[in-house]
Order: sequence, then structure tokens, then C-alpha cells
Amino acid sequence: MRTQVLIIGGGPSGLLLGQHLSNAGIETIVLERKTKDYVLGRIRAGVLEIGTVSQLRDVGAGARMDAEGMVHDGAVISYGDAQIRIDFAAHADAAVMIYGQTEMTKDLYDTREQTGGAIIYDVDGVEIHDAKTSAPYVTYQKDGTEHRIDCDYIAGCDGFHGVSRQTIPMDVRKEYEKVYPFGWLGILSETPPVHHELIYASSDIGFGLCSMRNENLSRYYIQCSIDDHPDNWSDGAFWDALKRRLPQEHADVLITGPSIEKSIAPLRSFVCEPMQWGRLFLCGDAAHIVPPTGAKGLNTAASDVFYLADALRRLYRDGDKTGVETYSERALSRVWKAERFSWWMTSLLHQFPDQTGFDHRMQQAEVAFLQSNVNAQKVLAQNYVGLPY
Ligand code: FAS
Ligand code: PHB
Repeated sequence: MRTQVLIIGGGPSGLLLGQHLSNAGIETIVLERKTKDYVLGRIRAGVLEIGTVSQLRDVGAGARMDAEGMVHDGAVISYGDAQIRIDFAAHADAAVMIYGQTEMTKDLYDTREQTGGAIIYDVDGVEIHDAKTSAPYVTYQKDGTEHRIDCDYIAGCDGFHGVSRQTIPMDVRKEYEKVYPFGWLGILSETPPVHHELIYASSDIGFGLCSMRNENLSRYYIQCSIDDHPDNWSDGAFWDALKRRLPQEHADVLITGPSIEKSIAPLRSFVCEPMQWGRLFLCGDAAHIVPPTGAKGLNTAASDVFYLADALRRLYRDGDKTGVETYSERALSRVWKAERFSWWMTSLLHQFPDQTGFDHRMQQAEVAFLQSNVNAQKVLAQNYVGLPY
């Protein structure tokens, strides 16, 4: 087999890139390790930046998002009973879209199938060959048979545990990492959200987040210890812990119910430089990870895709190589700003096991400054809705 751009990974990065390129008449094949149902069974992000929303509309996969998504022009940061509403409209002249990553990925799958895009599921042993030459290729196994796909370029959209980043030699790539000493225990419940906007709640006993998927499907998180396990938490214990992290007015009206999903996500900041090696380009979690506190994981994957799709369109249409030659530099410039914001939000809102009394006072001073300074709120709003591409 042969194609122009071989995409490894059928998550949001791979599918969004694939749709951009297919719509531009560039041949692509997506290789996905799992089944479609498995990919769509993962509960992940919930907040889409303006840039991600625009891209979904541009590739023709935004109709259900526009019909079912919820536009939010603010969010609440709380500390104990003190609340600060961050007004996205006033400070950033923008809003975010509340629409689950699962739904976005489903829409991208549907669009790719409707437009005849090739996806090969259930592949094993994907290997990247000759990425530093003008004739790269990929091999993989499926149904016990070895296959080969020759291509012009390879997009590594295979997430943090994929094969693409590992293909870049250790003496070429430099990795930056920070592992946080806690995790997020998340649940999904078929209950109405406690508030019409998200609440990022900090308290002396830890962080809590109130999010949602629709008017009767809520997504809640609490900070938990790094070695915790979902089985350690009954629903009742989760709800009690969340209420103790919320301002009293919200804790009093929180509608609880049985969890239909319960999982723990570890928190880390991670960046691999460079994000390209020869004709291999990394996108999304294959290249970087953020703690979900700033809702930047999925959205930074989307900005990588924007830059790579733009570069490959210019190359195939005009023979202009500048985009593919500067992709890593261009993508990393925005990646590091998202890393900074996600680290700042995480440092501000969580209780760190080893923090000192001074650290705690610094957090309280940061919150007090945010509460009293409109420019501080403007900076948070502009980062949250998404910095320009
Ligand atoms: P993904 O990991 O989503 O997709 C990679 C795809 O590649 C997968 O389908 C995988 O099966 C496939 N793959 C892997 N190796 C392969 C191989 N060798 N061959 C073929 N295919 C291969 N972000 C937020 O903004 N907010 C959140 O609340 C949030 N919560 C998260 C919770 C968890 C548990 C995790 C893991 C991540 C969370 N994220 C969150 C971040 C997440 O949304 C990612 O940023 C997003 O999925 C990135 O998309 P991709 O880059 O496509 O990577
Ligand atoms: C979610 O709804 O899953 C969500 C929202 C905002 C975040 C993280 C997760 O910062």
C-alpha cells in the first residue's frame, strides 16, 4: 500500500488532521491500535477552545457540537467560600464550548467514514522506518499478517504511550517532565450540574472541579493521592469529599446520584523537543502532556494539528516547504504557553503534600490578587479561552 500522509493514531489529533488533509485532497491512511468502540469509550476532556471549535466547523464535523454543545462565557474559581467569576466575554471577547472529547471524536469518525477516509483498526506492532529519508514507510501486523505502507510523511498522533516519540533517537530528543504528587478522581453522573458554569474549587483539604457534558450529565473531579484507586471510593465518600471542597452555597444544592463512570488520572507536565524528526511529525499527547486543570490537553493537540495541516497543505499545493521545516518550532511556541498556564492553575488550586506554610500563604496571596486585579483575571481568561494560533 501507499499513501501521501500516514497517520498513526485514531484519537482526536489523528482524526482532525486526517480530515483537514482529506478535505484538501491529500491522501491519508489512519492506523489505530484499538477498535472504534474502545476509543469512543474513553471519558476525557470536556472544554473546547475557540480554535478547536473553529477547526471542527472548518473540516465539516461541527454540526452536532453546534446543536448540542454548551457555550460558556465564564467560569468560577473558588477558595473556600470566596468565589471569583472569570468573565471570558468581558476579558477575552470569547467563550468556550462545553462538548465532550468523546462526542468530538465520534463526530470526526463519522465525518471520516462519510468522506471515505481510510482507517485501519486493531493494528499491532506499528514500526516507523526510514523517517530520515525521502521514502519513509511503516510496517504493522493485523490478523497475523505483516503489512507495509509507503508514504511521503508520517504524523505521529499516537498519544503518550505510542511508538512515534520513541522513534526519535534519545540523543536527538530532549524530554522535560514534572510529575505532580496527586491525581484526579473523576466521576460521571446522570445528574444536573451543580452550577451553570464550571467551578474550579480550591480548599484547605484539596481541589475539586464541577464540570458537565449536558443539562443532565455532570462530570466531577476531586484531588486524590497519587496511589489512590477508584475502588477505594464509594459514591457517598466521593460526594462528601466534593461538598467539603465547594463553597457552601453550591455544596448545599449539589444533586448527587450513582456514578456511571469512575476513574483516576495521574497529573504530569511533559514536553518532547523537537516535535519532528526527518519526515516524522509528532502531534498532541505523543509530544506533550499537561495536567487537566487548564483544559489544555485536547486543545493543544488541536493547535499542533492546525500548524501541521497548514504546513502540509502549503507543501502539496504550492511546493512551499517552510511550514514543514518550521513545524516543531511553531508548535512548541504555543505548547510551552499551554504548559505554563496548566502548571500555574495546578500550582494555584491544589494542596501539595510537602508544601510549607509559606507556600500556602503564596497560594492565598495569588487568589487574593486574582480577586482584586482585573488584569490578572484578563490574563487567566485569555489563556483559558485559548491563545491565538
Ligand atoms: P490520544 O491518546 O487521545 O489518542 C492516541 C490514539 O493513538 C489512541 O486512540 C491510541 O489507541 C492510538 N495508539 C497509541 N499507540 C498506537 C500505535 N502504536 N499504533 C496505532 N495507534 C496507536 N485533556 C483535557 O483537556 N481535559 C481533560 O479533562 C482531560 N482528561 C484526561 C484524562 C485521561 C485519563 C487522559 C489519558 C487524558 C486526558 N486529557 C484531558 C488529555 C486528553 O484529552 C488528550 O490531550 C487527548 O486525548 C489528546 O489526543 P491525541 O493526541 O489524539 O492522543
Ligand atoms: C471535564 O469536563 O472533563 C474537564 C473540564 C475542565 C477541565 C478538566 C476537565 O479543566
